Amino acid sequence: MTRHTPHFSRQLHVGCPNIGNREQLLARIEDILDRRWLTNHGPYVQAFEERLCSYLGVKHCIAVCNATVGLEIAVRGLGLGGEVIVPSFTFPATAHALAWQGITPMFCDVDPETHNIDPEQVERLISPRTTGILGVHVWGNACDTESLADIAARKGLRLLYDAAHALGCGHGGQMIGNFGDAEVFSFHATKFVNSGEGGAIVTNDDELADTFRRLRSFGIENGDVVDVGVNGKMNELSGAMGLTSLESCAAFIDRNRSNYLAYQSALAGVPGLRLFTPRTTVHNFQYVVVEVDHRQAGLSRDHLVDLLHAENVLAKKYFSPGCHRMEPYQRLSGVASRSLPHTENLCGRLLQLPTGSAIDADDVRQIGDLLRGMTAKMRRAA
Ligand code: T4K
Repeated sequence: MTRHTPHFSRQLHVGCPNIGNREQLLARIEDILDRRWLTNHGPYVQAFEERLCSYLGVKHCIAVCNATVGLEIAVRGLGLGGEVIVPSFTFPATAHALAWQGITPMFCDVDPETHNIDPEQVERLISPRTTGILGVHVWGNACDTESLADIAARKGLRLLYDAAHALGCGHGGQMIGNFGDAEVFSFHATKFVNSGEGGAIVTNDDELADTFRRLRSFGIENGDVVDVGVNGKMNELSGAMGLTSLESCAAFIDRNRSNYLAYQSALAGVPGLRLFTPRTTVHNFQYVVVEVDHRQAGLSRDHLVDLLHAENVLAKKYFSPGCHRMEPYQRLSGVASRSLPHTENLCGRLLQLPTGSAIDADDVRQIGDLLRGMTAKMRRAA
């Protein structure tokens, strides 16, 4: 049997990290080592926080060790309990941040066009135990913040956003980071601006900011332990990396945008493949999301992903399955029987293709040719 030679000789990853100005980063790391100040609110973390505040136009930024811990701190700091309404169509970290605090995630369906939590479904899930809504700006597209704010105000609920995908994205003339009571960003390696591991909670509320800062640092305020806190601090190496990465943010977005436009042309007219469209021009374009219609394409999403992997195009299947189908949650009372048809549908049809600074327009053209060829072959065979 002859061995298959992948089309690409290198692996093309979704989430391959952007590096930014390597010399600047190395100089900063040298500086950190020279000064021997490695963590606990050092100057690079502070500079990163200030830079994020001015970029987002938000009052407070609390850098944390990752977005999952950031969500946990925000959930606790907002005083959430009982039940919180959250989409099932998200990375498990969103639901875990609630469950880890003893809160029941009430999984809500999404809008099939925006892939974001559906405010009408949110209203239906409100019970006397509901304390808040945790929305996710999936792929960087803003949730329906107006409707969610209206529901939260009418029902006296807290409103938190998981903005892990949404740095650099705008909505209604404001940057994401300014909505709800607080928002949480991720700077994980796979995010287009990254600090290796890292995250940030942002808010325009002074009191909440004090609470989040305290909870991030063992519950200590002015030297006294006044609360049960956690160690959620970002270290200086991550601070320097985040700061350096943020300085290249515009260049990263330019590359993502040009790759996205190249995908638009490369996939034009391929039956059964639909490229998800960012809803505003102020967007980071960091996820290239394709919806596969099995019937028209001639093959399923899973089959297509297997074929792409064989060519070293390491497409991902975010998010599959939905959280409500994951082991820790499907056993919760009422979850197994809850109908989330749009979530189920998206979980079975979406794939993500590589983008970022490791990918260029020629790679995209070749990926487009591969997809065109794969789908045409399967349709001919059908
Ligand atoms: N909320 C939402 C909506 C999220 O999407 C996430 C994280 C969070 C909250 C939590 O944020 P953090 O606590 O992580 O700050 C990856 C990331 O690990 C995860 O951060 C991210 N979302 C999620 C969407 O993607 P996996 O399980 O797919 O990771 P993995 O190891 O398969 O890597 C993904 C791809 O990236 C692979 O193709 C390999 C490539 N990669 C990865 C790393 C770490 C690289 O090329 N280089 C690298 O250094 O979750």
